[in-house]
Amino acid sequence: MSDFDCRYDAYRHRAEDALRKHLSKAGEPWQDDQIPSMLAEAMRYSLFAGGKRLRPVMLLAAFGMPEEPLNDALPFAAAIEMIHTYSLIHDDLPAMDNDDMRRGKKTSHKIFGEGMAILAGDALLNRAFELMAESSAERAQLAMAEIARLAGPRGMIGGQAADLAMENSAPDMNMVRYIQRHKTSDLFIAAIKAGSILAGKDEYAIAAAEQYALHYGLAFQITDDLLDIEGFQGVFGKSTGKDAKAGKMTWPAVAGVAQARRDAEKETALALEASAALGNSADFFAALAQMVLGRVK
Ligand code: GRG
Repeated sequence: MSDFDCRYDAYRHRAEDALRKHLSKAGEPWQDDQIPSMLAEAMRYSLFAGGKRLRPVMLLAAFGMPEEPLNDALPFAAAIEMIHTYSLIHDDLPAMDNDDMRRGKKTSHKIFGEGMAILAGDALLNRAFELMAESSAERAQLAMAEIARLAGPRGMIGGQAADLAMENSAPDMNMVRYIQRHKTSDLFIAAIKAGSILAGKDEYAIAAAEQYALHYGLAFQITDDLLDIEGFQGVFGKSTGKDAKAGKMTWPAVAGVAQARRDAEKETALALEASAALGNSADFFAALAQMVLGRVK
């Protein structure tokens, strides 16, 4: 295993332990008997469906080395994955992207019905903020405020609303940039900024982290759109070819496939450039950025 793989795995395990701890079965801190069992099952189904845990890994890597205690950052790592998972559950609903498959498994509403899927998403979002609000870490409130802003109407939800509103509209590169920045980059920015804030990093390091996540997110989403055109459903873990059918204003739809590939490379190069200022995590974030172009899922 490479140094990068070892470090990624260490963060991923820490994040998954935190998720289990904060969304655990009866007898542990968050008891199932306090919530309807179907709701608990639906929350856990999506949370443990095999995601890559990119956002909590980024948050932890921005905070410290895997062998450090990381205690102050762990509830935030769990919270950001809960927010991400809620967004995927809602994004898959018939009223939005209407997807049957996610992370290689049936989507929440296909298993639990639409009502319970909406509630599982809502519950994960609320649980995330409950967890962060309970933190006694220094600067916890600042980190939580950044996450709230970047996941909210001026951030991820704003991007998703524009994505929905712009279906079948005339191609517009500025609009695609707006949609992708907010829909996708903002939650990466939230993760890396929250980790940096909790670690007490200075404003220059926080600004570099933000630049990194912005360009990483754009490269990630352009690649995601290319996978929707060229990927294989069995590997990608969700249906392909849906963006064109829905008239989505994606990067390749507006710029063309060849230009979109070049733009993904350009955004990756910009993320790599920003990673140089990320201290002892520079190599880790550089390797993470280099993996985007090779994404198959
Ligand atoms: C508030 C009703 C309501 C809905 C919110 C904001 C939102 C819906 C959805 C977010 C938009 C979205 C799905 C953006 C796409 C980002 C993206 C490519 C996600 C996939 O991330 P990965 O590959 O997934 O990290 P895994 O499964 O590995 O965690």
